[in-house]
Amino acid sequence: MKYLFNLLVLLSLFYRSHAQTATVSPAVKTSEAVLNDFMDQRFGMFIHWGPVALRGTEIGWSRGTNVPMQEYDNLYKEFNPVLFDAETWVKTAKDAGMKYLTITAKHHDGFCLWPTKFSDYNIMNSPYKKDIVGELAKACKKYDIKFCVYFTVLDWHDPNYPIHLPDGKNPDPKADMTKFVTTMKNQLQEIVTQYQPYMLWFDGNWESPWKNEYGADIYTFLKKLDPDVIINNRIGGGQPGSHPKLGPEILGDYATPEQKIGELNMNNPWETCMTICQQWAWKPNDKLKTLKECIQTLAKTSGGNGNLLFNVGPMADGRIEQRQINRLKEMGDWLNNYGESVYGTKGGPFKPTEVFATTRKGNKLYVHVFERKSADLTLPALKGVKINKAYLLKGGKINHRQDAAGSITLQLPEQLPNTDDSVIVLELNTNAEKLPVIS
Ligand code: FHN
Repeated sequence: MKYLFNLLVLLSLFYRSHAQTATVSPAVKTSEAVLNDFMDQRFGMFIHWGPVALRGTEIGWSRGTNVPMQEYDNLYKEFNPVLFDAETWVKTAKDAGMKYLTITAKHHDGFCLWPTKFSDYNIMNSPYKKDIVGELAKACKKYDIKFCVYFTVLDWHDPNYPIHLPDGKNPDPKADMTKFVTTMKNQLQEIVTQYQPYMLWFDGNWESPWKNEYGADIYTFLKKLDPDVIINNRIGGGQPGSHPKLGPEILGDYATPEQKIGELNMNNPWETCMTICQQWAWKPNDKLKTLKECIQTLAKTSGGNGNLLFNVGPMADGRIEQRQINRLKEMGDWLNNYGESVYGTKGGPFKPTEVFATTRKGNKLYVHVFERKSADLTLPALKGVKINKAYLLKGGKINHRQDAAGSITLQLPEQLPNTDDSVIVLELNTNAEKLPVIS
């Protein structure tokens, strides 16, 4: 019996020591208030940019594939984005109705857009010689846009990181992960102390050298620098591709489904990241999403209780393509009319469909109508809930009826005021935010 007891004690000690290294103390985790503020923003700009814009190929992934490694790693010597103007980028985000901006300060190719002391492979050693990250941080502050930073975990350029090519094979025995993590911490300390980012967007956590323990260490380290900095769910050891999950086994404050709209979730915060074109970095003649796709993606994301981080890839001269600026301005025009049905709302209670999505705030239920399939739009039943008023957000009464089971039918006008997303307001006799999700 004594032997069994000792074994159990040893096992629990082992488990506790192991578990502590792979998780973070709840005391340091980002507060609910800060995360609620983040989710109220609903819409941000993602920017993938670096010397690779000179080739119009994908950032990081084209190194040693479409672009020979040697050539790729020397592009910075030609990189001189003389038309870069941080305030122009930030005003483009603001005019789009975006509330935060996330820049790839360092992507998988290891090039740093700020004057880091811990790598010579940075913007100050290009012909441009200006602190891109610092300029954007300053412009965001001036225009009341929350400044955020993308920081890659893997770094195919750093000799201390074991993998040097996108194929993820043949780890380099000369690499030194201890030195690599030290450099990462030093650079993150530079970023947090010099630029005070609202959120850190980690990425590239799926390769074998990166362990959950490193992620837990970095998360805790960052929280000592800024207890309120928000950290996404790509800092722990992870899987490639979409990252829709959160949970005790996955480090981070919110989930990050990629290139797809996340599932309706009222419990765990999430943010879809998506390209306005097809490539993350700038690509000549890339396919641009239609305004309908853009607006309905935002509405369905909000309807799912998530945020949308929408990506542009600026050109090598420092400008964002005019057609991308125009598309974003069209989204901003829509938000100028319908923003109250997006910002500061909760998603649900109905799962978004191809025809409608719903958001809610106080006693108002916003019905985003994407197309008029027929004269009547039927919503699932809201038991014990009465609609006091129904009208188009931009004006105009909406006739409606409810059956005994609470099922709602809205009579749509012949012409919807907006062909991409017309919003109908239902004023309820109860707090719409308290309604359970109707799956
Ligand atoms: O490999 C990156 C990719 O280049 C891009 O940065 C996206 C953005 O979320 N994340 C990774 C792919 O999942």
